[in-house]
Amino acid sequence: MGETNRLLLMGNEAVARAAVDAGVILGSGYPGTPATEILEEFARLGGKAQWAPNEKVALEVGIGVAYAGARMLVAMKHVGVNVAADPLFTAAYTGVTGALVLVSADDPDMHSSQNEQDNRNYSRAAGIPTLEPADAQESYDMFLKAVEISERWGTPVMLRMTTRVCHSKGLVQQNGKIASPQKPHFVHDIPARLMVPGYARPAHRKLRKKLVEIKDWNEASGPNQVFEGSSDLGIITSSVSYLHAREAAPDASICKIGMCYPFPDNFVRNFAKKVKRCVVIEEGDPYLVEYCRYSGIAVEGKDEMYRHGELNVGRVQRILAGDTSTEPVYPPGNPPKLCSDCPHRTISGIMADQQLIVAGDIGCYTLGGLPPLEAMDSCVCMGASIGVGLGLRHALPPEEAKKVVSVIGDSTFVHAGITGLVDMAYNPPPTGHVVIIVDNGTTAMTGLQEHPGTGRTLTHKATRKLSFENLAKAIGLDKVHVIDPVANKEEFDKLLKESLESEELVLIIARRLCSLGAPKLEAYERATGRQGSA
Ligand SMILES: Cc1ncc(C[n+]2csc(CCOP(=O)(O)OP(=O)(O)O)c2C)c(N)n1
Repeated sequence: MGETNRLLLMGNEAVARAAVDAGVILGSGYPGTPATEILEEFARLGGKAQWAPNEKVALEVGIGVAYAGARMLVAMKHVGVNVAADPLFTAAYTGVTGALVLVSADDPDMHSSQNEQDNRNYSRAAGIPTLEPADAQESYDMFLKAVEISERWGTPVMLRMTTRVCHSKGLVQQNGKIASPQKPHFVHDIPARLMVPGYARPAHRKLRKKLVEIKDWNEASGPNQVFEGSSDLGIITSSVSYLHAREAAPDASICKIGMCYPFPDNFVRNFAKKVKRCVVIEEGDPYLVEYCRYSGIAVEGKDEMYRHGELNVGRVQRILAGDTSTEPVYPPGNPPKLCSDCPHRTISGIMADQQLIVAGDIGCYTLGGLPPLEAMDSCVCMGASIGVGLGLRHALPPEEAKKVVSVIGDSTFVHAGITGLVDMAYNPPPTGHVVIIVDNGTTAMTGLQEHPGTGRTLTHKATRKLSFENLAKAIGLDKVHVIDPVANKEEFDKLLKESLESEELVLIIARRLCSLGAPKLEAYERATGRQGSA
């Protein structure tokens, strides 16, 4: 870590470097584009990083680390924060002793996501201070700033990134100027951390007081900047929109918000007073614009059409010109498709032939829902296949209900499918139900990450392996089949038909390694020195 050390890094890599420089003792999270590289890079740099079964567990581990007085990085994609929202809201009340930085990687335009939620709304809803870096350098700097804020005020802090910031490269100077971490030690403070109503009521009051103090700090010394330009046009902006705005209106005065919550309204008001026309340029929801208006600052916002998708220089120019004409449509890229020898392809083909009603889930296998196979009827969020399938079974007339099958990937099953299976055993629909775990031995969609079912850690070292078949038996299911759907295609076809006809609760584990990842996965497994194949 030298003063003159400048590296060309992606935003995600810059966060990982900052975490190392800050002495973060653990990084946890669950894979999800555009966040995945953060923990992988942190591990590559020598940090201790681990994949949690899901984002909720990752954040809970983070809370524990920060209760112990240490520094923690938790990284996830934007929808992961939905999964982690329960501990997040209450961790804001309990506060932390060390540092807890939650990186939320949002995905405007849904390059690889099922929605484009704007997680700045979580900052406000949960009361979590939030920083918004615009590029790789700021990703580095603001991670360190987040650690400082977290420790100074004893609060979790969110670093809200977006796909462009996560994946764009820029030169990063590693300043690394941050106080050394404390030595982990547990100090009992039951009223602060035991959130029963009697302690939670004062904890909420304490949080609101803390947020007022943080707001005052943000007004006076937060990472917000004014770039003086023409007084005819002022732009209030944040994140990567700042870069687009500079290019779209090089003469404008710019107020760049680095810490969007608690909102520094006085800082913004002082800026707005000095310009004739003031426009808010932001991607996603009208977050800054609403804060401005709520604070009595007269600003123009963007038309609703610009709430969708990412901004770019051209779109910012259009917003500034008040142009709401139809936007040019760019030719679509090649849609993603299943690899030619992907085992999911065989399974989707069989389900299409059997004309099933398929409650699906998220992973490579979701692509089986696109033409020509069209063998998936729904995909809501991770783990939803089982609950949605059960709901369909409960409501549909028996002959139709018997056609319903739930399909879920192995990583997704561990993440959020286990409780669905528990519900199936606990509240069985009248016609039974069939769940297929399409177990390709990896988290393929996000780039072949490990999970508890692979029995290997984030760095591919041997660890305990979760057995889906034993788990299903413990849940109370006795019809559990394990089958290779490619080597035994006809048997799989027959098993599926018979299971649906049987009106029983059946779990089929369709196990066959991801064809694209097989050489790597087999090598990882061989390196563990364990018997048997991956
Ligand atoms: C809450 C949440 N976290 C993470 C993701 C990103 N993500 C999409 S699918 C998936 C897992 C895919 O793995 P698996 O279920 O094993 O299916 P495969 O792609 O291997 O077929 C992940 C991590 C997400 N969409 N939602």
